Amino acid sequence: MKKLQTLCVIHKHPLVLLGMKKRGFGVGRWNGFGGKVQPGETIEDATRREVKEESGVDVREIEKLGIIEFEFKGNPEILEVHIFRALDFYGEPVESEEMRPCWFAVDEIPFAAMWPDDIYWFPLFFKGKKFRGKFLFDDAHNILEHTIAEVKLL
Ligand code: 6OG
Repeated sequence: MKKLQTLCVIHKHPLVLLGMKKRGFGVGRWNGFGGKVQPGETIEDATRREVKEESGVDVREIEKLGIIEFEFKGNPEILEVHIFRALDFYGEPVESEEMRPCWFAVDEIPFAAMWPDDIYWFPLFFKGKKFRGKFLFDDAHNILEHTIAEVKLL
């Protein structure tokens, strides 16, 4: 079974806006903003809605740069995460119940406190390259297998 999720990183060079996840899946890690796509909603609308809910800012133009499938060993569910870049935003980031936003320099991304896959695709993301990948994790969130490749079209 596949579950669609969104993930949006706001990149205002030389800074990126990340959020510290305060509860639920991925708690204690910095990540972009995103979540589940609701029935009847486009992936792009879900991306904008989740950014607004979690960080307080509005993003209008967003560009899809990646699609990654995440699987956890022994769990039949596959998370298909659509990754977007926003180069601009409106409003001021505010802390929500789910996320605490913070700006990071692109050369000071806190990879040690992020999902372990991020270090594989952020370099492509920063170059504006499109990519596809798959990661298999164990229960302790270690990567068991992975593929990541630049693609022309998503
Ligand atoms: P909620 O389930 O809280 O949204 N997400 C991941 N992000 C990265 N970098 N690595 C992963 O590896 C991820 N799995 C999920 C998608 C979860 C948010 O976390 C992202 C969503 O933005 C396993 O609604």
